[in-house]
Amino acid sequence: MSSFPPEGAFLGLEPPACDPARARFAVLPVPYEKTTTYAQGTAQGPAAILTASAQVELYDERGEDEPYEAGITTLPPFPFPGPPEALAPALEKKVGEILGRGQVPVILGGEHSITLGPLRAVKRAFPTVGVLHFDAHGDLRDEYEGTNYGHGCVMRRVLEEKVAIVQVGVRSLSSEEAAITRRARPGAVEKPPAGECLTFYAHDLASFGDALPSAIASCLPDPIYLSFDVDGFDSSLMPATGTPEPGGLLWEPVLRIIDAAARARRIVAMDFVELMPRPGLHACEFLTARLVYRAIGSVVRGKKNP
Ligand SMILES: [Mn+2]
Repeated sequence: MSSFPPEGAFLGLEPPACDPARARFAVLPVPYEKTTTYAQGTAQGPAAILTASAQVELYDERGEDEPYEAGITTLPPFPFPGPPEALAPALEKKVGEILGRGQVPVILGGEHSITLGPLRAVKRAFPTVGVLHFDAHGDLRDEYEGTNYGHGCVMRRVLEEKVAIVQVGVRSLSSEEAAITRRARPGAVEKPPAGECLTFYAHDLASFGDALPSAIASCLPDPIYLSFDVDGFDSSLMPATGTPEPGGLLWEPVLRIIDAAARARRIVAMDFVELMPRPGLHACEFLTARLVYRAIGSVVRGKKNP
């Protein structure tokens, strides 16, 4: 299996489970880091996730199933030396190939700026696609630190693709960003039209109570691109990221939201970004690997193509 990355296949799978010809999911490591602003190291994220994933239990007690049986292949890492505006078309092509094989791309970052190219490829295959975006940050700036394509601007560029976004867990954004998104509140949750954004702020989540997952699922477009910045988690749970923020999401609520989203809508692509591995904090790497596999499980059990 010489085509596999040196870190090994996701979950340490061996053929036939990781056979590219039959896999429903294709894991694409993108160790890209050019525009991070606070601390550095997300380029090591994909390798750390793959290494940790070998320790993840294959049985999923939530679904009482083994989601890997759907087939998960792992592609070689996608290295890219240029700026994010040049990365986008390169990744768009790569992800278009994965979609063309009928597979669900599962992209491991790297910094959040990697999302734009894959989103464009998904939009071409699924014109009504919307984004379910977990993040501490709005990522809706028009420009940040001299670029329009950095990790703080990525969802602004996504809006320009006439794609709707539903954000969850946001607790750090500028007034400029707050002005271009709508705040979701109990009784005031509406599906955002294409090119618009609805935000479930972190401080509002408790007021939804147990209805939170269904409230989020109810306003999602179909199908869904899941873009998960690990700093959406509370910084106590996920300190290994470039811009950790207190007051964030915990593990169980996140899984319930993804489960509800996958039952209500088709999830056709996913990315997991901004893990910054730190020595001694392997729990964060393991958490991310676990999250990726739980999300795959949700998709396997979720809404199918018509
Ligand atoms: Mn973020």
